[in-house]
Amino acid sequence: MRGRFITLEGGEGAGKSTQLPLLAEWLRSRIDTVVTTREPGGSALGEEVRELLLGHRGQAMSADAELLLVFAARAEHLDKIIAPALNAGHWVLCDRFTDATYAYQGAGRGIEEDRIAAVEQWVQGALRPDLCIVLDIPVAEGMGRAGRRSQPDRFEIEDRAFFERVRESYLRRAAVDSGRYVVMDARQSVERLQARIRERVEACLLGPHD
Ligand code: Z5A
Repeated sequence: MRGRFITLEGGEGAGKSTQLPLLAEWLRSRIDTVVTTREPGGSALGEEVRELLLGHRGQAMSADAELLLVFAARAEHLDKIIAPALNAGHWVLCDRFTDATYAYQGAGRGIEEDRIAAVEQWVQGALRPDLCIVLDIPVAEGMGRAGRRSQPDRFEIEDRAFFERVRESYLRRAAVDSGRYVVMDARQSVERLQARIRERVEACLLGPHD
């Protein structure tokens, strides 16, 4: 039986990296093997690509180069980590996945959705997350949380309008597929938000398997 593939998405500072280990800890008391991972990254090669994508080198990168690097990392991540885990019946929790590509490279950088969809189809085939949890936070609040950290990466230096487009993209995609997406208000306390996430994932646990 194939495992479940759950992704956490949202703008910066939404709390994905805070929530994901809490969810994994809870899930491990119910499921034998839970794999936690992230994008960009997740595999050895993917983590190297992540450094290129986020690097502080201040070098301009074309939007297409950025898109293809994201998908190159994803192809490796799928091949080495995600697909083997799902095929072995393990659950995979991933901090960001292709919805981030539609949000950042699509809405943020301006690449047309159908071009992203073409690469998505090529790299992923039919594989899509079973559930995508979008942690939604007003841009200023998310930036405020993230801004408390040290050095901004190559995305964090973008202006507020960029992140407004990112947020709208997540909300738009979630609105057209409410079966596969759930949007949660990320302004709740860590504990309340985690409780809501667990409720939603519990439904996934009880739902029909492939
Ligand atoms: N990217 C892309 O362009 N295309 C793609 O296809 C993919 C990614 C997959 C790196 O992602 C960048 O990659 C990302 C998009 C791009 N760039 N940006 N921006 P990342 O996920 O590694 O980086 P991030 O989004 O910047 O992560 P983040 O800012 O760390 O967000 P987070 O993980 O959602 O937040 P957090 O680290 O859990 O929490 C942030 C702070 O808020 C921290 O101090 C927490 O203690 C605090 N926090 C968390 N939850 C709460 C609550 N509930 N209340 C109060 N405070 C909280």
